[in-house]
Amino acid sequence: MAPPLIAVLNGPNLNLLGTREPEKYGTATLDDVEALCAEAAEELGLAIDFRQTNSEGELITWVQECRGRAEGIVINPAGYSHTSVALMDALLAVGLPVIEVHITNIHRREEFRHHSYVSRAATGVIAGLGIGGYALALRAMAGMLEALAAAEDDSTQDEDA
Ligand code: DHK
Repeated sequence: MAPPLIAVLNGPNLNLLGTREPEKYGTATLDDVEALCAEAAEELGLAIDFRQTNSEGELITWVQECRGRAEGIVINPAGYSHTSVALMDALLAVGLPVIEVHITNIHRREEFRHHSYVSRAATGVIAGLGIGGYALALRAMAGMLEALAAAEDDSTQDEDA
């Protein structure tokens, strides 16, 4: 059986990781983040589709395309976390498990970063643990998918009984 596919989606300015405010975001690049995710996914028996865009519309289209294609979404919506009702709506519409990741602890930063629309659509949120948060998100996603599969098996057995 093919490994479950998890979309790992990254929003605006994350293409600048490594040079962008390194005192906050660290010195690892987005390629490093992708390599970290690929390593974690391999270990967890997941497949990933890792992407970044600076465009809100493209991010929303990618979320919509996850329906019927991916088993879950790990997303760092970056600045759109704090502004995008449309992104939140897309995540709610696809009805997949969602883990929101922030490299920094948004709650220790400016007031306007404390609220995330995306959190309303997220199963869980990881913030402030650096790029390691992505690997933690994939680990949590693998656990959630296992629990969902076990629950489905149970309900199938109940129906058969
Ligand atoms: C990344 C961004 O680009 C910011 O706009 C968010 C998030 C925080 C992060 O910590 O990964 O406020």
